Amino acid sequence: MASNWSIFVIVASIIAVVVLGLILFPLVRWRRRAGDAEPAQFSNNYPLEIAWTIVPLLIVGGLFVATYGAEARVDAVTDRPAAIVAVDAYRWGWTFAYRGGPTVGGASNGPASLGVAQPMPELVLPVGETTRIELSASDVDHGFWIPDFLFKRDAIPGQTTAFDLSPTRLGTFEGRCSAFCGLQHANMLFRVRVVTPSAFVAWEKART
Ligand SMILES: [Cu+2]
Repeated sequence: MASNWSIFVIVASIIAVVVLGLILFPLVRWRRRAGDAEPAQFSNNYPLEIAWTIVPLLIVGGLFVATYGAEARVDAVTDRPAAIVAVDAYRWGWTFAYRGGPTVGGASNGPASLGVAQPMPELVLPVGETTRIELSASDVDHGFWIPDFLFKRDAIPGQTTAFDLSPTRLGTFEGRCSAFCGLQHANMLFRVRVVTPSAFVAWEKART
């Protein structure tokens, strides 16, 4: 199936050509020439008016259905994650609480931590497996962002957002806050370490 991006570009291009054509053609074809009198005037063409109301509604409805389907696919979470991590964003840091396992990061909290160097909180994920993230924020809006994963999700106070991460490459990646949240926003960093499943199990055991 064509991607949503292609569908939107094709539909938008067709509409652009039709609209520009309807503007440019009359400009040239019926431009005013010397000696022209006022041409005949028309109004209230109901079939035409109904058509230009219904057709855009159908187009928007179709794009809505396509978008809804894509969002359902993107937001789908597995029933059987390899691990579940509650991620909390706060000014200005992160905690990673592994369900039935360790909590990482977030030693200090609030304005008192301003300017104080903290150890970088670390999110450890098993490669080739799916980890459920339950994201929350405990003060203001933040954003969970891993640029290398092309993944970003808002962290909103009073709301838990669940999504899956399934890293495909071993390595260490940078995590950031993507929503400006105060003076130390730029330092609200975390590290993502993707390890083999056996190393992940050993890491979890060592932490508990
Ligand atoms: Cu933030």
